[in-house]
Amino acid sequence: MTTEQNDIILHWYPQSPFAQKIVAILNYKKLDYKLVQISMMEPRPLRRPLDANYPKTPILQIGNQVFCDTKAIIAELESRYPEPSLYPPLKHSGQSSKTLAFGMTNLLDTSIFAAVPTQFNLDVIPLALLEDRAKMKGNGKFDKAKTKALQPYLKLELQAQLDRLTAGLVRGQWILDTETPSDSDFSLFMITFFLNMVISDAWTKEHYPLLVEHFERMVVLTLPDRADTMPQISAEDALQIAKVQQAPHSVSTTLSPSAQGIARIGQKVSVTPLDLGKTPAVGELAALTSDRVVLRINDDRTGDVYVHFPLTAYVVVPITSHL
Ligand SMILES: N[C@@H](CCC(=O)N[C@@H](CS)C(=O)NCC(=O)O)C(=O)O
Repeated sequence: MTTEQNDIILHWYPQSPFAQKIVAILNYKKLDYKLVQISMMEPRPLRRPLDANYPKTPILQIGNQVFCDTKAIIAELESRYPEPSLYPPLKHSGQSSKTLAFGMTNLLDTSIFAAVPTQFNLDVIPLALLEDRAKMKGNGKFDKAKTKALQPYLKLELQAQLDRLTAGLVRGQWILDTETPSDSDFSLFMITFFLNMVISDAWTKEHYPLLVEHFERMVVLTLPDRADTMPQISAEDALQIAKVQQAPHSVSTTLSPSAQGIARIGQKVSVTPLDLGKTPAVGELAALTSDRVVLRINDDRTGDVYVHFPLTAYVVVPITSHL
């Protein structure tokens, strides 16, 4: 149960694997939260006053603080609600799993994640959604015949990654050999969720029974159906909550020593992902620490909103610098 007075609000759609990862973590940490269901693609005008133009899913709002990208969401949840930890010690050495989890989660969230949607059944997904995702990936116009023709070859690549991923998995064990699941187990859970959705439960079970066994253990600890018991609120309600739960940004350091001379607090900056969907978020720089950038934005409907991004895989550039 949370001791935090401000509401925790997840802006999601249930088909989003990254949003399912956050639901699993909120449930695992036994937090209460509210849900705003957003559409599966842009435009989402009622989200703009909260996200500084960041277009991806999910975002997590806590009062007037908004966390974009699961890396920033998880860092914030872990710092506010450290138990149970997402970085339990490694069984063999007693060391924190944080460094290994950084590597494994990165692999799962990027190259393995990206290989899964190549296998969508293109005859059942709405064309507008396929075009939207092709645009986000920078693939230009969606070419159904060409995409379909490539599928069997890309499936080989997906299986090559999954074969290597599962080669060292052991029934009944967590992926980094910890007593309790680490952040990487939540990403692995997300991958299995995505495989089941994109290909089928039967395919995952036939080819990767260890993934299914891991998934079933995660379901016991994270109770995905718990999301159905959380209050659903409207996008307008979420804006109003930001307005009445005004607070300064929650980051203690404002400018890390390595950021001195590179950016100034109060100047207008863009924050752009280095991987997929390179839409810049724009706002006034409120903090730039070793792995967090915070933008202040303001709207009549919300008052000040502080939008937090991770620095890993994002670039912050002052708007005036012609870069
Ligand atoms: N690096 C991001 C990736 C998030 C992501 O790619 N989300 C997908 C949905 S699972 C997305 O935004 N798709 C486009 C959309 O929802 O408009 C994170 O960790 O949160």
